[in-house]
Amino acid sequence: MGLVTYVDGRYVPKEEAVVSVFDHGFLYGDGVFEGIRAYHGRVFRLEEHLDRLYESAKTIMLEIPLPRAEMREAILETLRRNGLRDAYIRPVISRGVGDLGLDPRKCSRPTVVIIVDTIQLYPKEAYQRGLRTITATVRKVRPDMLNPRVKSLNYLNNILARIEANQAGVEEAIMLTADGYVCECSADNIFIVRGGEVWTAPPFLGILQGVTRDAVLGLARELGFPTVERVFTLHDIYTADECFLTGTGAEVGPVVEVDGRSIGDGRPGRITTRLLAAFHEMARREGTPMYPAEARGAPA
Ligand code: PXG
Repeated sequence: MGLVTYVDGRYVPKEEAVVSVFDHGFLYGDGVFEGIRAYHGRVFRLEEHLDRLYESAKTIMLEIPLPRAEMREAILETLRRNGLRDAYIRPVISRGVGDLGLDPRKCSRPTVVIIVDTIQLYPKEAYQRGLRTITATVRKVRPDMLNPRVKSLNYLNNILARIEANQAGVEEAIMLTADGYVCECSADNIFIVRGGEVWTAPPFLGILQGVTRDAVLGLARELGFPTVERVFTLHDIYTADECFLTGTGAEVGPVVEVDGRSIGDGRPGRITTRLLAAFHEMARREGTPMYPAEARGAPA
């Protein structure tokens, strides 16, 4: 079955899902987006993703033309029309069609797109043997320039980091702040485990506050592992017992190598493996049903 995309209130086949070349999302990266996942017909942490979407839009003074309830319903309807119970969902809201100048006042109406597709995952072996990473030479944009907490259509700095990972033949790139502290990866948050404590960078450092990150922090606490949001350096990673990434795509991805140093014993860590299993369990249990009749707890 061909995939269907929501474009400004219409559901169109993938091939017809197009926006204007005058759209400021295309011309300037002026817009915001989300990456959301559905498991077994339930959308994982939909409300948290909607919070982040509307907060990102608020900061860039972009008024999303759909009230939140309509956006929620449009996301669920796009999923239903595609008949996908396990899916990746990508709402994109741009400033809309304007002229060639950057003035957003020329854009009369934001463009709203919701794409639903199957998800591209790291291969299963990557989870068994662990992921390899490098530190990118390109630094994160400073939060007082363009706060990375805004999930905007400006991903070029992350893409440059990903190109460095590709060139090095590894899966992900770690990005540092302008001051050299560990921030996050090109599309994932980063955690380390030291002495049984689970550490990750605090939001003020200029990370994207990942929905998976927050879910994993909650799981770690439930499992009795102390969690610490703190500033740390590459030295803390190189000498950590374990390291892992979190993201909607990666879930909890064990990292076994950073800049040629093997982490811990060079295999996915014990706490990382427990958190990944707990995450899968939670994703199965929780979530907004794509068919509202499927009450919580009913078989999917
Ligand atoms: N940091 C950045 C910079 C991200 O883009 C995350 C962390 C993790 O956040 P969540 O909420 O997903 O736990 C992201 C995730 C992809 C993809 O293809 C992922 C993201 C953006 C674009 C593509 O996996 N964002």
